[in-house]
Amino acid sequence: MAILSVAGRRIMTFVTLVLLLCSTSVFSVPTGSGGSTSTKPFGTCKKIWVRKEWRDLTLVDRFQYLLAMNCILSKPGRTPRSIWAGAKTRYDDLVATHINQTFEVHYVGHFLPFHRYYTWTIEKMLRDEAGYTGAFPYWDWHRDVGVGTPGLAASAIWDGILGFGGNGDYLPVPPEQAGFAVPGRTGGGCVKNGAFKNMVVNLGPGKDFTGNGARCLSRDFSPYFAGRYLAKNQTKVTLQAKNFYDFDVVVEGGPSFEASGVHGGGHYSIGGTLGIMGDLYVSPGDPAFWLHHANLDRVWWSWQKLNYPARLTDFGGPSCLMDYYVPGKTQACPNATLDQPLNLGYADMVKANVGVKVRDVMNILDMCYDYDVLLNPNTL
Ligand SMILES: *[C@@H]1O[C@H](CO)[C@@H](O)[C@H](O)[C@H]1NC(C)=O
Ligand SMILES: *[C@@H]1O[C@H](CO)[C@@H](O)[C@H](O)[C@H]1NC(C)=O
Ligand SMILES: *[C@@H]1O[C@H](CO)[C@@H](O)[C@H](O)[C@H]1NC(C)=O
Ligand SMILES: [Cu+2]
Repeated sequence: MAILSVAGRRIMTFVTLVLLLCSTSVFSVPTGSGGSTSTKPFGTCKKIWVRKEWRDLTLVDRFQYLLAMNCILSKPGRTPRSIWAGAKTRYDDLVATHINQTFEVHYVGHFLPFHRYYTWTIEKMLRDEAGYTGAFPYWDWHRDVGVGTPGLAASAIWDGILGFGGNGDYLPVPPEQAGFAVPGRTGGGCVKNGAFKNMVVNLGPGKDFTGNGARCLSRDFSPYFAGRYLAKNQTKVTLQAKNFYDFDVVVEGGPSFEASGVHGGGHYSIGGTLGIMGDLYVSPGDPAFWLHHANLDRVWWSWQKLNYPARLTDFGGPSCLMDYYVPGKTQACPNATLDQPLNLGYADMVKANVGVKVRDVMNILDMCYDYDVLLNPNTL
């Protein structure tokens, strides 16, 4: 115990040092993409960054990733307080833009493109503004969910020292949320260990931008929900979709818990009813969001690679919330196209004045990243 606490103090000193460097913007040297002569928003690639599973990162990279995340969680943001008083940090710039567009980027055709661009943006921010040089991590659900795995709650992702911290204490669902109890939920309280133990979620709950709802990072694990939607069988069904429209529908599922796909599967397994990841608006407030969304993006890229390059242009789905095509029903909006604009407001990391469209994010190699291992439905 004594040894641990000495080590703990050393880590604390290092954290303090990095945060100091972080706040003085030593790291604000752009790297990677962004060639000035290119008209493409992601420029020309100086290298391709290969994303890896969290547990395949070196211990040093894991440590540096958690430090870099803490860096953007503490450095001042760019959103004017006069616009959204609660958006205080660089990390809040990301969370705020997600809250602002909640009903424009979920249950629409451009859901996956938006979240691909969004996840690319935090990767770029961690590199250019917080000095991270390792691989960007994803969470391979199949290592923790299904027969022969440790199970969701025992995953090493949640390590209390070199990880994201675990579940919160069990709290009953208040009567007004009784209808939203995620089946099998086991927590709801604050995260008690790990790299984000003392984190404050400034924005939310829901679409509250004032900062008056500032609270701890909470989690509400549901191992049952993970078993239903994050095991290999669900991913297999997802990857068997014949076109993008069907793929998007099976990934997103419907808005009820019973109709979830792998997307909601990750959100509600970690966030349940009372955890940050379970809040549709403010879910990026939990740093575990990016691990889940990077894996979701890996599922999409795996699907695109199953019929490549044809699926680099296979895109469709509604442009407004839940406005899916149903035979005999008139859609309220036109379908989304490859020209659908994607916008990240004050969190944006591409060159100024270059609008990003869905077509720009269809090929991750244009965005200067790739994955080490892809999925195939025939081997799941
Ligand atoms: C996958 O298996 C789980 C656990 O047995 C089950 O609850 C779920 O319905 C299955 N999903 C599919 C798509 O077969
Ligand atoms: C939207 O796409 C669907 C599926 O491709 C198609 O059947 C439908 O006619 C399209 N709707 C509009 C408004 O173009
Ligand atoms: C919030 O979203 C609206 C609608 O998409 C957009 O017009 C506005 O610019 C966004 N605000 C900020 C500060 O990004
Ligand atoms: Cu989202």
